[in-house]
Amino acid sequence: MEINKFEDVFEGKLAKNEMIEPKDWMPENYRKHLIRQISQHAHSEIIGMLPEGNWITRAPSLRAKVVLLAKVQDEGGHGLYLYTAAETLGVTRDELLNNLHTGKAKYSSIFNYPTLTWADIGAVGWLVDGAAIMNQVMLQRSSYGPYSRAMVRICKEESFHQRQGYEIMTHLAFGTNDQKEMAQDALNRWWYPTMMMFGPPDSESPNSENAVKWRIKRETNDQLRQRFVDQTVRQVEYLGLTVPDAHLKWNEAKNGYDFTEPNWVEFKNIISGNGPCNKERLAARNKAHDEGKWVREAAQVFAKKRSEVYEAA
Ligand code: BYC
Repeated sequence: MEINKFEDVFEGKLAKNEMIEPKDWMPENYRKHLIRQISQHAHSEIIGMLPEGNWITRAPSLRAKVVLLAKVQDEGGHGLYLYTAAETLGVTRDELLNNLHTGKAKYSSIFNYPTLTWADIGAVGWLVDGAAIMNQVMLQRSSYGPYSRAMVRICKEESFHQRQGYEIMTHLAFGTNDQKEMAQDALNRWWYPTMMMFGPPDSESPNSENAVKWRIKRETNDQLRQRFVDQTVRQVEYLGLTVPDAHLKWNEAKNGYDFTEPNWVEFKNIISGNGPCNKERLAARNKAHDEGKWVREAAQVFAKKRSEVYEAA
């Protein structure tokens, strides 16, 4: 088949809303775009374990500890599904991890902020996982089969994570005055960083055009950010807390809130490696990787031995 025939088949599948699978022909730029996005997403999951893992030993009850432990473990699993999906595009996990460990690859800006109090764990689950779900629900229908299928399971687990966070916030917001203050303080610090998770404004998002054309993204950064604000304001009101935005106002004409944009200079600074915790996160990740070397080697030896036993049987 000539190259434009392959392209016709690819375009035809997209037009019919069919999935592109690993063995299908795909344009090189589509493949590269997916490797970039899926691997950055995977990196975000495993780096995202760090700010929450930091609180496992300090959770205020055994129940809270067990729930947080399960959540952090889930994030590791999400990373695994996503690295596996990226590997179907012809890259190795070693290459991808090396890009993360050397600071070449990005991961979500949100994980470069510190978790200072237990209320931050509530805010991360509620707001950060809430924003993640908002983004990932559309990715369940992404055009690349392995990515889309990984997202289905991830979304189910994320909704448990979001409830875990909202439950913590509910306890604090309806607790003593000090607890309510802690909840408000966490909301104040996490509100704008969470809005940055959706990426820069559409007018400054170089990857959106192709992503939407190829149906990798079904909605734009600004559309998702708007939906997040509209949905979350009601949850803030239920908690009796205040959104830290003096300009937040319902706009009848657009059927959504007008709100203050996050500080995009701060965002650029963070994704360039200069946020409050970038260096700490990369150092912790590199340390974990180095110290886990013997575990990876032992697992490989075990897998080899097991396959020899199967082959001999
Ligand atoms: N942080 O052209 P744009 C989780 C980069 S994990 C850092 O709009 P795109 C969780 C962007 O990569 C949640 N970088 O890009 C885990 C690009 O740079 P490059 C993670 C960002 O790809 C554990 C440049 O800015 N979710 O929820 O069209 C515990 C221009 O941006 C960010 C995903 O990864 C950012 N926030 O749109 C708890 C979802 N935003 O690559 C929770 C999958 C932008 O050209 N990813 N950049 O050097 C996506 O949906 C899209 O990649 C994004 C960005 C919406 C993030």
